[in-house]
Amino acid sequence: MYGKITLAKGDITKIKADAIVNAANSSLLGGGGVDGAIHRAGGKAILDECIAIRNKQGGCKTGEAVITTGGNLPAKYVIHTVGPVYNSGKGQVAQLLANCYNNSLQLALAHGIQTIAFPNISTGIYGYPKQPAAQIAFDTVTAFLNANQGIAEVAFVCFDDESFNIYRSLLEAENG
Ligand code: AR6
Repeated sequence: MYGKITLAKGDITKIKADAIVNAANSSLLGGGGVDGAIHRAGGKAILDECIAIRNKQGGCKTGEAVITTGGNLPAKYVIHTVGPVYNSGKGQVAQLLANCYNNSLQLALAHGIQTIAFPNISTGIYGYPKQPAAQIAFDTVTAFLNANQGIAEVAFVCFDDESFNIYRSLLEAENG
């Protein structure tokens, strides 16, 4: 593996990484949860760039990712990705969630980002169960770091104890 995976607990808006990832929605206009927190802390510059992207390409599809400034955040960039709604009846939710991690990491690589922090995409308002979502996140990031050079650190930032403990078990199982 070229880069390392780390784990943190708390508010992702406080993380000083090259990029933090936002669990956005297709409108890119903000919302609740981590999306609301990022826009509140990052300020208007983020929303202005989201609106410009929306005007150009009509928002962001589920599983895809776009990048903006970090505005007033300690992070330089925000990568906005749209997780699947677990009970959307669409099927393919696991693949769509994996796409969020892969497309965010590809975009990071293309922008020379070396450190990136992810929230637990789709596991709040979008209702994806925490354990399978964490397994997908962990496996997708591990595969990406095995295949690609350039990203030094991927941090999983968990807001609640339950998620933190799930990720800690995954990381311990990996490191032996
Ligand atoms: N820092 C880190 N993690 C957080 C924070 C924070 N400040 N706040 C919440 N979380 P959610 P989703 C965790 O609901 O399920 C929005 O309205 C939270 O505990 O933010 O992908 C968007 O606009 C959970 O583990 O995102 C969309 O409409 C994780 O972040 C919709 O919600 C994701 O929860 C997206 O839903």
